[in-house]
Amino acid sequence: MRAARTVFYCWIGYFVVVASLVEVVHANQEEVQVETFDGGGNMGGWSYFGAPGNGIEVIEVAGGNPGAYLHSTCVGLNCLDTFAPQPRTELGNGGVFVGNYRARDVTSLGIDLILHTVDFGAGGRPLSLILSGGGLSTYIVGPEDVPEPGEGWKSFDFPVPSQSPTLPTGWVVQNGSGQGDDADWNTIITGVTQVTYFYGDPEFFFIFQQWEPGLDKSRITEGSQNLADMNCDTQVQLDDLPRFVQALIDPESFAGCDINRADINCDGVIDGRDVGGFVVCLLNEGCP
Ligand SMILES: [Ca+2]
Ligand SMILES: [Ca+2]
Ligand SMILES: [Ca+2]
Repeated sequence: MRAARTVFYCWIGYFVVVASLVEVVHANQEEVQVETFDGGGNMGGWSYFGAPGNGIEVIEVAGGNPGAYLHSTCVGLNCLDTFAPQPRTELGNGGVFVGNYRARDVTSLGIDLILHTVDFGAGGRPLSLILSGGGLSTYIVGPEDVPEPGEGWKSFDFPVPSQSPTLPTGWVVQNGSGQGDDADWNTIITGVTQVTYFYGDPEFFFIFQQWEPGLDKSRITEGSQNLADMNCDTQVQLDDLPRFVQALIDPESFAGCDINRADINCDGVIDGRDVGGFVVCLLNEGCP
């Protein structure tokens, strides 16, 4: 232990000298990526049909929350005809909305919704979130109902506890492997292939109706609780130091799990300005 401590403080001394500055760590920053639909973009391939470009859905330049938004139109008989609208990412084209949520430290997903018209009503339908991956899926029923016609835009945000090693409270495995809920949760959360919002509880039965909904500001938030954990064992300890050093001085040969965890001050660059923050994280056994 003494030898380890000596090595530790030698490294620290070295970096304090090299960096010659110790910046205040602001590790609690979050990064939010949002598809606003402004400019006609559709990152993630969002659609009520599973694939955009079907002719029924259009990106309107105005009327969103704010600006542009994705509108599933109702011209003639060409409405969305379903028991429950399911805006979702396009399989194979999910962009920033899919991937290894645990490694990226995803903390939440959100979306804004509006309902222009529906045949019989949309009352009593909570919005649910479904995550799929590895042929499995898990969902959580949210606390807020989907918007009804005339209600305007409604915002929804779902916490996603990507660091949880067990199926979190409130989540249900819908299509399981038979290996157990916790195993299925881990499979899905480390390899999300599709994000789906569901108008209602996915286990309920609903009749078919014609819908004219819209969505805007689909978003995914990544936290920073994995910062400094360079070997991805969920702890910030002395054994993270060698990989941090490698990320700093020899990024080409970085052998850890995620080099971005060395960007302690979250400015997009791994350099001497991250050293002070890393030291704080190490002494604190986690970034404050
Ligand atoms: Ca918008
Ligand atoms: Ca670690
Ligand atoms: Ca940095």
